[in-house]
Amino acid sequence: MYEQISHSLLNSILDELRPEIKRQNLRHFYTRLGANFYAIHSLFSTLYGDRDDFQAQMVRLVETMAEGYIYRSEESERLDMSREQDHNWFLSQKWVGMALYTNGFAENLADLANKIGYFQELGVNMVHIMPILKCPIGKSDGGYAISNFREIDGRVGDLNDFQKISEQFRKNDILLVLDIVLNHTSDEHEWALKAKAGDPHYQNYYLTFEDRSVPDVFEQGMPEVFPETDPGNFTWNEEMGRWVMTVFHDYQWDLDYRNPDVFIEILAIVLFWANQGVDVLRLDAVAFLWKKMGSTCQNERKAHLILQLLKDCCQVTAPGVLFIAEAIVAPGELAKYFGEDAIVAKECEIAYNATLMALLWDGIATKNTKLLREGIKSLPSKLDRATWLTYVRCHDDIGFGFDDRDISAVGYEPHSHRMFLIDYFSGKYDDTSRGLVFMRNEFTGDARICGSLASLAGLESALESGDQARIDRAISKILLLNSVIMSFGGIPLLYNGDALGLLNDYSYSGDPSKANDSRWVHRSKIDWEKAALRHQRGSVECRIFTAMKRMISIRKEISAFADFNNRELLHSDNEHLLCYLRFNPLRTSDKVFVVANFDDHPQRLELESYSRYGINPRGNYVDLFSGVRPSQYEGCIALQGGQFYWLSEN
Ligand code: OTU
Repeated sequence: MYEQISHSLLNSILDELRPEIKRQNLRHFYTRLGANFYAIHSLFSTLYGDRDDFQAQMVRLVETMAEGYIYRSEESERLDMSREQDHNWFLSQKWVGMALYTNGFAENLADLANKIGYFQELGVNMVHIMPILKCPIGKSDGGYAISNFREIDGRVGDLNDFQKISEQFRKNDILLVLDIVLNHTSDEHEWALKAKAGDPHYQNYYLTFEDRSVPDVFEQGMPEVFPETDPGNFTWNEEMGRWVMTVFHDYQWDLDYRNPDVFIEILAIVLFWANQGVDVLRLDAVAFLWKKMGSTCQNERKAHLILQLLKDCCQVTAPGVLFIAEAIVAPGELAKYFGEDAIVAKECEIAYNATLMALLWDGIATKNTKLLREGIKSLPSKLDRATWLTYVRCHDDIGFGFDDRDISAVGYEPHSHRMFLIDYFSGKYDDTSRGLVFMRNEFTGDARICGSLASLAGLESALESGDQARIDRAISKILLLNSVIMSFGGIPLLYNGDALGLLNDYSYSGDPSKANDSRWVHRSKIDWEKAALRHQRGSVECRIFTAMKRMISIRKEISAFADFNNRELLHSDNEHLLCYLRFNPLRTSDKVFVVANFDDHPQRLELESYSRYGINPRGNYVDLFSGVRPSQYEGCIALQGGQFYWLSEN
């Protein structure tokens, strides 16, 4: 399409809109629609242009956006406008996030309001409420198998409670993050029920096949996400007499985005939640959105087009709302979720930095930073107006998905190195880490690891041993990992009880609906009586919490920690140290030298070797985190095992 005819096309579509929509005052909506229409139309026609009903679908698409706008509250619109003006607002270092399960953190949504004090005490101002929508009991995948996208699970509350918490958050300057599970639905979702009953309209929402011929070809290219419990990517449905694509669990039916009805339904859901006061939407499993026979069915170009279209449409209706891409994929693929071929992010503004997360754990296991540094070097640079979620733990397992080339480059053999990591974190190597092996693949030997931050870092085993030195070491490691996600660039995302040193909880094994999914070991409920120990000097909880609180408040003061591609990784001769420089792009003299010692033993930082990066070897340094001036000896600074510094010269 020529850009010139975009205007007349837009007018022809506006002519066809339903009269109720036409009557509304849509001034801001139309300005934004005009600005985005060329892109929206191009994307929509690349995806669906060969259909006879293309024009009618296009009208429905615009109606869906317009309806979303009509229901947008004045307050949300005010925020939209102010965020449009200050469009880099989320790159600031002032944001610190936390992800939690409503019923693991509080009793329910209403009770979550009582926990706002905890967020404020710690300094958290972005809260990801893990999925709370209706799911069948026992077949929920922790909330990711949704049977109604507009209804809240009765056990945590209702829409009314949600509105209240969203208002409370807003009043307290806390951003609200919610999941949109757009790759699949529960097999008990109304669409799936209708499909099962034989309705061809809804059968076209999913990928269903009468025999194994097509599924067999698909299977050749597709890996398995849950090989132990849900091998294969298709499930036979007796009622329909057809095979259904089910990449995750057999009760999670993959949606078919070749069908524009699916796209429009999901867009309406996105806008519905945007209008409930959600600031950021976490788009689950985005890598899987487009299925192409013969491929792995991940990271397909059209998956990116779907996301770009979703972003463009949301931009018209609710421009203040951000997207997080949850794409746990190879490092080279990761940055594409900010927007392929773009300069400024135009898919998701935020993406999980799963590569950094896995690399950090490699540093813990090997006690050196060889792979960590190599991996950071090959991290693709991100676009403008885009940022990472930096995290150490989340509700899922840890996969060691680094690039094989990086592993080889630092002198390890990729397969055996990964096996070492699995042994290390499952405590087979030494008895430090208390992780559980997750989803071992019989054929490849590959596996992932579950466990809470504290248990993986050695706190559980240390407490059992009663050995004070081991306890100290585990606490140092917990803080070391957090010091990196706080200073690396991006929005740090803490998980549930991590600031309290929450250990593994093995009780899930007594619940048949959870027993075969060891991710539940780190989805435990916070015991608030125990959490009160954070105020008792000397307790483990207090040591971790106080340091985290301090780290957060100091991070917020350091402008060099905002995320503007202002990080330089420094080469260090000492393989145990991770060193990088963060600088304020507007005032380059304003810089922080971050050093983290991944070894258990003391190490020296030889300042002279960093002089080529502008570090003054004879400078006087202060550690911004502790406020202490580290003692220097002949141009060297000493670090204890597991210690980090945020050094500033003054
Ligand atoms: C996501 O997970 C969610 O975070 C998981 O909790 C869900 O089980 C899953 O989607 C299905 O909804 O899709 O792009 O344990 O790391 O499946 C990555 C495997 C995902 C998860 C992976 C991830």
